[in-house]
Amino acid sequence: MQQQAEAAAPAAVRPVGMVAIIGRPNVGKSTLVNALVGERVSITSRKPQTTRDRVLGVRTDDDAQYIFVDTPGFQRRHRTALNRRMNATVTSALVDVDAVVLVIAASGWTESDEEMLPLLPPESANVILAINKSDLLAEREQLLPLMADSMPRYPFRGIVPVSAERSRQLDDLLKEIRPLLPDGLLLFDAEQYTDRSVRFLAAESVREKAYRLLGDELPYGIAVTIDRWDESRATPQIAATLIVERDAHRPIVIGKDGVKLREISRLARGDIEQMLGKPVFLEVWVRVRRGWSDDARALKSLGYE
Ligand SMILES: Nc1nc2c(ncn2[C@@H]2O[C@H](COP(=O)(O)OP(=O)(O)OP(=O)(O)O)[C@@H](O)[C@H]2O)c(=O)[nH]1
Ligand SMILES: [Mg+2]
Repeated sequence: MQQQAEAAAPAAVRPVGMVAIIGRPNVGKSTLVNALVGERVSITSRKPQTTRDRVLGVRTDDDAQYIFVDTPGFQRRHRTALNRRMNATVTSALVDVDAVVLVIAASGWTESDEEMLPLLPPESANVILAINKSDLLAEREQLLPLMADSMPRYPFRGIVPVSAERSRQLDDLLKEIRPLLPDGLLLFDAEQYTDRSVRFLAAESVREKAYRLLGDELPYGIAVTIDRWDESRATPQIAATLIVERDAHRPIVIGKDGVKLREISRLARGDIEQMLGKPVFLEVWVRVRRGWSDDARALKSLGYE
């Protein structure tokens, strides 16, 4: 009986599985996950170390469901408790996944990219190399020596140049991944695209705007908490706090006459309104919590378990 039911709905069983996206900071992992999912599930910026948490992005096609695991950029500098936790997030994301996509940039292998290799399973047929930012190359021919240089470094199952920013050659990447996923029932509803709550995405949106607007003056240790989330009114009321590590960082985030903070808040509000599909009231405060990024208790209270 059960077989008959399955035969009547062939799409119910299809390749379904987890795909870890790993790489050094700033290679475009989160941009790639967002492009593959078609929604902004993970924040991005031109600053390294933007992603701090494991975030799932789900893409459901008629012929497969891909659950991408976006991870923080792995790196060995800055040994704070936060960094150690971010690196641990990367290594744990490699456990129990069906496929791994190692992302490098088309500008070529760097020492930080090489540091990724020991994290990969020594012998595995499920690691794909994605060469991102291929749009930055003047000539596509420049990819050939890079691909040749990549081959002896690890037994990659496939090497695929992509441009996450321009959504180019993503199908080629999906085609490499699909055969690695086991047949199964959907793990997420077809319309669900992340495991994260709107509240988490809202906090991340505030952090993203700070990263983007503060550019090079950005103090590294910024965290965001949501202190109020009241959807009982027609216009949801949300209060968030931007936490900085030092007194000197406060005026940087606030800006002259509060201009920066207002802009951060305005842009984040736009994202949240899009998520909720209605206007919201968002206020963003700034608070100093000294040395939080190297303080295990503070990390825990900020949700970085
Ligand atoms: N030109 C170009 N830029 C890209 C591409 N993909 C990502 N970027 C840019 O690279 C920067 C870093 O992108 P992210 O997606 O935040 O990188 P990440 O690897 O997630 O970074 P961390 O979370 O810090 O590890 C951003 O400024 C992106 O816009 C691409 O295909 N082409
Ligand atoms: Mg990222």
